[in-house]
Amino acid sequence: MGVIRSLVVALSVLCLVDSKPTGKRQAGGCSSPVQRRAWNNLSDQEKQAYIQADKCLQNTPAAYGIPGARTIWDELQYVHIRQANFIHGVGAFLPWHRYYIKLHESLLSRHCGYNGGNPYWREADHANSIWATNLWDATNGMGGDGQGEQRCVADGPFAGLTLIYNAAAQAAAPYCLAREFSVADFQEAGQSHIDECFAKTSYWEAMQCYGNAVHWAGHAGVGRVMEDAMLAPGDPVFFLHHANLDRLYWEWQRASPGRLNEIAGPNTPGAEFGVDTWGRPGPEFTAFSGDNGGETTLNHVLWMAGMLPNATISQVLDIHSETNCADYV
Ligand SMILES: [Cu+2]
Repeated sequence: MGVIRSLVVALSVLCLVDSKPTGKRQAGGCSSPVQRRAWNNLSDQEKQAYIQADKCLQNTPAAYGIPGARTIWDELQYVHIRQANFIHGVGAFLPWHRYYIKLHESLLSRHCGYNGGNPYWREADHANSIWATNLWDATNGMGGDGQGEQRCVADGPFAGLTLIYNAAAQAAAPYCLAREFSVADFQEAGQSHIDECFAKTSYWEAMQCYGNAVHWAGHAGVGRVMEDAMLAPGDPVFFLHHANLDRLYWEWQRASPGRLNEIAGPNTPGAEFGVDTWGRPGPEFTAFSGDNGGETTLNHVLWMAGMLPNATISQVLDIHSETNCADYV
């Protein structure tokens, strides 16, 4: 009886599905993809709508049964931490983060009435200086660099935001949203690195390339929470950064038709990704992996802790698929 009850609880968590997706979809298709636009091309009003929707997630009580979560923002961060060792340095890295952006968009729509796309931060435009963007504006932006010894963000809409999950995905003492900008680290976001990755001819080579300089620049350039490979989605900038990475991945995919069906790589990361220090993936996703082995395949299952239905990599490789229904403009 106890087993059945916990199974029912587990299934009910896994089955909380998105019934109001972003982007207008007809049965079996994607007729009107949600538009993901560059931050700099949004009007102040559009920026405010997005910022306020993220704040709304940070103020909406937890709804998905994640242990210890106070808010939906906590639950969103948890999804990433819980399986960090299964989604970085592996074949699923880019598809998983693509679906994670869709999760963010879906939550913004479902709970906060925001039906626009997740904007992206076109980092290469100002790779010479992380400061040279209005993204850090205190009114119509993300707020700026951290202050003081703790480097807590003290201005803008996310000043005072606290997070609770530690690297072991356990709810612990609250800590502040912290940043510590690094001009040197952010320079890796430059166009020359993007061009180098775009020229790669296989997914695994391209993924490793994008996953290095281009990906790391945004994380290390912003610093602190963003620089922590587990905790990073606690900073709202994460979603602007990863939408940009996803856009670059999509550009690479579009350069050759076969790439809409191409995936490769291992399911567990090598030692350079911290395999010995990070928590091992748990049965709630290894049991679903779908690969029948250690190599990532199109059947590999992407797990969002029940906040979105499980999806396979093959369902997200095309951003115009019914599952994604998005466009970068
Ligand atoms: Cu990540």
